[in-house]
Amino acid sequence: MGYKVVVAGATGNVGREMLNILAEREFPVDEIVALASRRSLGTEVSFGDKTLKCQDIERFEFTGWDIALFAIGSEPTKKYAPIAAAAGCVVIDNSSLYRYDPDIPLVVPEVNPEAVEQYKKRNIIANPNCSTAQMVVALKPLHDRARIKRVVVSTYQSVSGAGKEGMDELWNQTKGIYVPGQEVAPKKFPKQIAFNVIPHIDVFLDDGSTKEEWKMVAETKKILDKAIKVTATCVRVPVFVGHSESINIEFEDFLDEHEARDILREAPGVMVIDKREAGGYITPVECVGDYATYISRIRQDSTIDNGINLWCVSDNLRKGAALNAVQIAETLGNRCLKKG
Ligand code: 11C
Repeated sequence: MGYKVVVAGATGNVGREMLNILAEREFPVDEIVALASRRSLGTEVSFGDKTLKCQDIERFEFTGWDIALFAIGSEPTKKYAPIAAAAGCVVIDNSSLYRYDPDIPLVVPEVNPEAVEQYKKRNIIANPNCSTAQMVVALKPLHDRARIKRVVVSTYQSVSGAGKEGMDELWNQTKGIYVPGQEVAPKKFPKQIAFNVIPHIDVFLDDGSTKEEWKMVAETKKILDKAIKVTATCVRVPVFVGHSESINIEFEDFLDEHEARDILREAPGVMVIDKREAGGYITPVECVGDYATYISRIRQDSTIDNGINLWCVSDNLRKGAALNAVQIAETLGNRCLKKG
């Protein structure tokens, strides 16, 4: 006996990964349906060794379905999540729409699994931004040991965070650089992304930061501890999949780099690859398709009393989105929902 599961946005980067991960992890599914917008109606998507034909979300009747994983962006979510929730189907939403709503839990199961229990208020659970998810997985065990005061993070975010259009732009622009007359002008990104880096993700805010940077601040506080100060610089890099982060952490108490490494080795969802030699660290191409958040380059920051630097890499479509959503569904199933 399992659950009746909906995947909405099944043709996108994240929706496809949700289906893959539900199948890989053998999530207890009695029945599954893939939903998409009308323009993708009938598109076939894989669920393990099965093929599902996408149905129209507009006409879908959510009554009788247990869990809906949403990866359809904020605007459509505003329309369909309340419909699903009112029909008794618990929505696990990957958009940013509900993340900052105090009545809606924002959950990374390695960090705040107990928060899923608050789903009852609105029948909705929010999934965090990809750059936040991997960072809090790394911060949580260190915070438990030495209390984090402040985090300075710089991200190196792959183009898949901007969807398929972002991946296509990197691919076509890279090819176009070598073929005279086939140059591709920036469209999805504000400047050339091929052979370049862009210090701008999402819209600018009044204080000069970007929304992506603000999300890392607000979401870390909501998921991990509101007392933690975070300052972020988010940068797009010409990598297809896998977000990387350089993280500087200042603690209340002293934490030795060896102890930090040992703590991270034991931490759920974390894999430490940290040899101090050429190649003894992780890069994004190596994490694609994996579940873990990888940590390398763990070292003391000798410019402050209680500081550690580290390098953190994860598959943004997996831990940063689809995997975390499936883990939330698993947590919800284990703690709250009865199987059908
Ligand atoms: C990016 N992190 O890499 C973004 C994508 O709030 O869920 C995810 C945006 C979000 O562009």
